[in-house]
Amino acid sequence: MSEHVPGHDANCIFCKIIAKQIPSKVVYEDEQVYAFHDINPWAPVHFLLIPKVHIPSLAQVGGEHAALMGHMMALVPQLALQEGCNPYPDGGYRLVTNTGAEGGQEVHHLHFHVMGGPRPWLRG
Ligand code: IU
Repeated sequence: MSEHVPGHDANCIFCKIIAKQIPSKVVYEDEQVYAFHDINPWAPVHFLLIPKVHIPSLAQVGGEHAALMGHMMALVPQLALQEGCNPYPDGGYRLVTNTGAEGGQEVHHLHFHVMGGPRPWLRG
């Protein structure tokens, strides 16, 4: 069943995933954020952490989003371990936010890639 989410952009695929109009493999959900497995993983662990409010990219993030960004950053280490990343410092993970065309962004809803697990897997 789909859910109404404030700040939803009807044309955005990640907004549709948040609203459960498109299925995804959930990692975590609360009132502010949603996390799900990347459909095309680059690493043994690869999930995306996204705000429920539609923010197109990091370029649109401002001071009004400070609490939301802090919440998301604090979730990264918790969810990375939950999803099977090995502990710091011998394990760890990579956090990536592609921003704009030259940053390699394909989906224009802010998302943090969290990638980890035994190497080799890193691109670049
Ligand atoms: P990018 O940072 O915008 O380039 O990455 C978008 C990611 O979203 C990419 O890794 C896709 O595999 C992933 N993704 C997804 O998990 N599910 C989808 O329905 C779509 C893209 I579209």
